[in-house]
Amino acid sequence: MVLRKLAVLLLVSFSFNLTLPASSQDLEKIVLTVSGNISSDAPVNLSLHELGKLPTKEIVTATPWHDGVVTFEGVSLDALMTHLGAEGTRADVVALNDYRSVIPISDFKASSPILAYKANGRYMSIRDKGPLFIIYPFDDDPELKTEIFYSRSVWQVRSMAIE
Ligand SMILES: Nc1nc2c(c(=O)[nH]1)N[C@H]1C(S)=C(S)[C@@H](COP(=O)(O)O)O[C@H]1N2
Ligand SMILES: [Mo]
Repeated sequence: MVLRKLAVLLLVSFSFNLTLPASSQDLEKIVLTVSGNISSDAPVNLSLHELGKLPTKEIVTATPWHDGVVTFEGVSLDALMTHLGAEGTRADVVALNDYRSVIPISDFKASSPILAYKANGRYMSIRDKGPLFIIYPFDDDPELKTEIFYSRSVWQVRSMAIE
């Protein structure tokens, strides 16, 4: 009897996990660490839940890495810097695969990139270059469609050091 209850419980929780939409998974997991010249002495760790509480900004654009035009949702990097009290000239961005790009912070005001956490309304899995992807509004300005800005379009962002 107890065994049967246990089996039912296991089956129910297993199928529940399988049917969980990707968009409701792991929102409390730390996805971003920001260190360096920010108002906090210690590095700041942020989850998707916490990033989602900051003002959201949308960019609708094609990119070299997606089919067709995609609606990205995320936080403006300029707003994120203000939120963290960042003072510096460069953001040293490191990805999960250790790819690294040093982005001038002046970009954040001049070109309005976002730290995107959703594409077409869905959280991005690591397989889909998520969970965080720096996206510039490529379709708004032909100058953004160049190697310089592509190299700053870091996907699978894991951390940022403000210098
Ligand atoms: N995480 C991660 N982001 C990255 C890269 C990378 O290797 N890893 N390459 C960058 C560079 S230098 C460019 S030009 C483009 C390369 O995209 P592609 O490999 O699809 O051409 O993505 C950028 N973002
Ligand atoms: Mo590149």
